Amino acid sequence: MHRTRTRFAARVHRVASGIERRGVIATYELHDRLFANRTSRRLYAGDAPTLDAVQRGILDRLRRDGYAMVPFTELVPDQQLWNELEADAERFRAETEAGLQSEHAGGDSALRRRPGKEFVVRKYAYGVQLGLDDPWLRLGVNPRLLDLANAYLGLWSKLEYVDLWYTPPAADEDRKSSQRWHRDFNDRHLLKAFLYLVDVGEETGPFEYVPRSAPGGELDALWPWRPLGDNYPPEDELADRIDGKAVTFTAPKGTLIFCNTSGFHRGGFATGSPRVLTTFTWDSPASLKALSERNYVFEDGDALERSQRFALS
Ligand SMILES: O=C(O)CCC(=O)C(=O)O
Repeated sequence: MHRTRTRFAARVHRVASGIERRGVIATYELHDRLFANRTSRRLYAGDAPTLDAVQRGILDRLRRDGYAMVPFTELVPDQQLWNELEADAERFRAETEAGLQSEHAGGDSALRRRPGKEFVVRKYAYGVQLGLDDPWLRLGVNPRLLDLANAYLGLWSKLEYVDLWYTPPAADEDRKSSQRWHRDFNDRHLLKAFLYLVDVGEETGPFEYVPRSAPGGELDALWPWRPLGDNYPPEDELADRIDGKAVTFTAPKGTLIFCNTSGFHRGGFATGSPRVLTTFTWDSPASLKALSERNYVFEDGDALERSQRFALS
């Protein structure tokens, strides 16, 4: 009896999951083609930002290769802002290291981690309330970055995710989750930024990317991006197929990497020294309708441009 009920329950679960999957995919495609994204494309077209030469250079490289790297202060030439960010990053690093020491000594800590990706310690993780007093949230809607994200995506984007990550070295372990080659599930209209807050060498777990593997690129047919698709192909098969074409981003502190991570990427496999970075995700409204979830709740604030308010709402 128990066995029969269990099998029946498993079948119901399978059918229900199949229906749910199809519902999620249909919702995403409808919002991409017809509803939410059409509105945000129209909003963008009606008020397209003017980009300067630095932003245009980044945009060209993003469109060609799916990534672009630039010193932060070249894109945002504001030394006072950089000093403020650096000081906050330093506080996060010191608090994280104190927490890790306490854990190693068998004590408690308030460190935030996410199930399935425990090797990263996060400043915010999920469910945090953020306002414009937060320098990282402000940076995520700073027009130097947001206008670029919107121009690349061709729509008014949503700032889906903002966080600081501390990745301690994990010698003698195998690569796990995002340390392995994958495409991000969030959206086909996707832009991430990684701002290195320490020097990143081979042993700091550099970010790696396969150029032109995002949708529309010449390698997009390689285990192609699909909503709710299977995003993690076997590592060695992928390595064979890309045949040494991946780029490894070893770079000094203060380097900003933009990347369309619906293309293949991996990183954070630190073996010698901890990696500290800030990461932002901008994607389309369709993503938030069906595939992804914001990691923060925005406490409303005044003095925002329309596209900034849109990104946070
Ligand atoms: O930690 C890294 O370098 C990779 C991160 C990643 O895979 C992602 O943000 O999607």
